[in-house]
Amino acid sequence: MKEIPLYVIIVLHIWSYGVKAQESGKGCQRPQLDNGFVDPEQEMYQDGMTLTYACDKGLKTPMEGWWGMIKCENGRWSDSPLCTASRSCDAPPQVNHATIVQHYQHKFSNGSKVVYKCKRSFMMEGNADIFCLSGEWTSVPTCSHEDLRKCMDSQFQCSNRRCIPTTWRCDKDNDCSDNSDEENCGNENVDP
Ligand SMILES: [Ca+2]
Repeated sequence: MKEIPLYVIIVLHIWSYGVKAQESGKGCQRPQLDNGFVDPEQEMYQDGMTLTYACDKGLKTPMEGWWGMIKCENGRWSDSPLCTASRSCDAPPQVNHATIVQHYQHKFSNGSKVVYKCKRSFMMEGNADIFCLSGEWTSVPTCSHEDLRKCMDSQFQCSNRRCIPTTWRCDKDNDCSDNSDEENCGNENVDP
């Protein structure tokens, strides 16, 4: 088989470039979009036209909104429409009697961390730090009022709200750190 001469290849390139240049100005074809729909829906769009597209439930555009816009410019779309599962998170959940230490944001990227802090005289249960992992926040802590905080049945509640094992009460050790576990112990625990 004979090799194609170089000049033929060059001519072909120039010709195909010419065809492409000719095509521009004719508008854009309807772009391929999986898992979403375009508006207005038509086969061809004129140069300068803006196309709006939206994604199916649970999916988002690269702009993270539920709709995106692309423009037909010289026969080409400004961007490819795309609908993908979002990996970023919305604002973290509100926790009663807690504040978030960071500044408020609408969007948090994958792996972001926020820290909760309970308001004064509220105590935290759970982790203060939560993370955005593939579009979901890890579980949030709760903040309960100190006065409502109860020790377990097998525990003694100190005056400072700490919980200690009941067996540590009246053992002549200050386990509560405010000595309330050693108060009102009766005569047998009072040193002579
Ligand atoms: Ca004690």
